[in-house]
Amino acid sequence: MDVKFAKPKSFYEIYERKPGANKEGIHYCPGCGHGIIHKMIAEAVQDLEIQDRTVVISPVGCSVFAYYYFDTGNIQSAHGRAPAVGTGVKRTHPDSIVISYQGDGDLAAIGTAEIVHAANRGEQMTVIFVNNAIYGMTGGQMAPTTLEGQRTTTTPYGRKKENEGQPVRVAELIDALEAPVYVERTTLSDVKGRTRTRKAIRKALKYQSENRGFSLVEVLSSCPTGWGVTPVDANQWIREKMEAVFPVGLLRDRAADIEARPLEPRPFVRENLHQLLEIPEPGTGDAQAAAAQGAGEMQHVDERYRNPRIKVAGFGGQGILFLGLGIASTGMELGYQVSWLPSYGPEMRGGTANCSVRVSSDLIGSPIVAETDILVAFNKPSLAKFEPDVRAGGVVFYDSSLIDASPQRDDIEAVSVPATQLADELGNTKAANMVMFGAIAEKTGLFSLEEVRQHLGGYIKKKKLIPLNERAIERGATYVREGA
Ligand SMILES: Cc1ncc(C[n+]2csc(CCOP(=O)(O)OP(=O)(O)O)c2C)c(N)n1
Ligand code: SF4
Repeated sequence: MDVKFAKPKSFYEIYERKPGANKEGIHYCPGCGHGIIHKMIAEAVQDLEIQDRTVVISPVGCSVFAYYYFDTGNIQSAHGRAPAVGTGVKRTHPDSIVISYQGDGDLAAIGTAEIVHAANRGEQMTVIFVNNAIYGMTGGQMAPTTLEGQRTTTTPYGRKKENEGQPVRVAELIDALEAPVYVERTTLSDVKGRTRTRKAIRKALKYQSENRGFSLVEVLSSCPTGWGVTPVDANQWIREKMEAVFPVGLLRDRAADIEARPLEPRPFVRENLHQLLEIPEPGTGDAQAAAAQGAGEMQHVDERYRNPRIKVAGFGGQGILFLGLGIASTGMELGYQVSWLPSYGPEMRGGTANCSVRVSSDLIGSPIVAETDILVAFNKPSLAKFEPDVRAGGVVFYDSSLIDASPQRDDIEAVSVPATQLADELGNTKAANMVMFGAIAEKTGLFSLEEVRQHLGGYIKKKKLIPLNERAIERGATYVREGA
């Protein structure tokens, strides 16, 4: 027989991982199971002729770099979230073959809920679950699959069931659900086990290509580095210890009993987005009326303040996030593209808070505001922290009743508004944020006062507070207009 050993075509020929890295080799430690499993997947993908539609979702863990090896579609997901990402890929591209590749930290710790629900929904994907009984990437901490008595950096005296619970048997957990079609546990500890693993991976991928449903293959795999043993001893340890706790074998194969369920293609079309998310189309209702008045293009706004990137910052409890929300909400009602990205500490009161707001007549690429056109600072630390980010020619509004220093830079415009004091005079300190909103509207012309007033109901839920907020907006605007 003519046996040829060749790299599967579904691997890249050269691994462009980083400058100077070995372009032939992989980043895994000697004796690591990941490389073996990668090869089995790549061979199956090649043999099933599904390379052009396979999408490998790599996790966080040692296999985070899988995308440097598989010449397929690749997405690197957040820790534990591969099944969710896979769900999105599969539902929007039903013809794709989705492989959710996950370690035991990724799948059975931080991602427990993700995997259970994806399996329970019967998402049509193949999960390759690499159980090496430890967190390899982060230096050998205990995983949910760590064996009783096993020493790890976080269980230096060995895992105790009284303290850390018993090892989680993932294949059995998934087998307890109705929807999955195929669940098998295999091992890499010997040749027989590897042959079985190779077949299981093939079967799972074949079932997906036949639209049969959700499959999970759990592979008992070695981590000589994390376990502190040689590769040979690692295999022995899997055989003697791991397989006693995680019995290998088929748990379920229902493929013959179920009908193929081809998914309807649901291509992502931008125009459908509002319908899918059940939100009003821009250009309808209030937004339409505003657009008809010419608000959509922002031509009426002075060039300096057009399509602003705004940062609002101060202490928690000052209504910082609410002011940002008000600006974004008003912009949205007027038919602009908007984003609002809050950032706050864990404290309910007294911690720092800021939000990034964008109001734009163009599509917004990112809600993050790094360079700022309009900074609104409600306390001294916020002014100090965010003033350097204001672009030359930008504007800073600051609450001069709380900040006893003015901005340092001379290439920006500074607008002092004693917002807290003015709100106090109106009878409610908490209205300082809306005093500032009035000041911003008056100074920049981004919205008219009438527009701000008209859309208060969109984000102020307690209607009885609207009159106070109207007075606050008016007061801030008057202050800017008349300087008092
Ligand atoms: C949200 C988040 N929490 C924690 C981490 C740290 N972290 C990186 S990998 C990892 C666990 C990896 O273990 P496993 O999934 O078993 O994969 P292995 O490295 O063993 O292949 C953790 C906890 C992270 N990157 N992100
Ligand atoms: S630390 Fe363990 S899982 Fe990670 S590459 Fe090394 S042997 Fe493999």
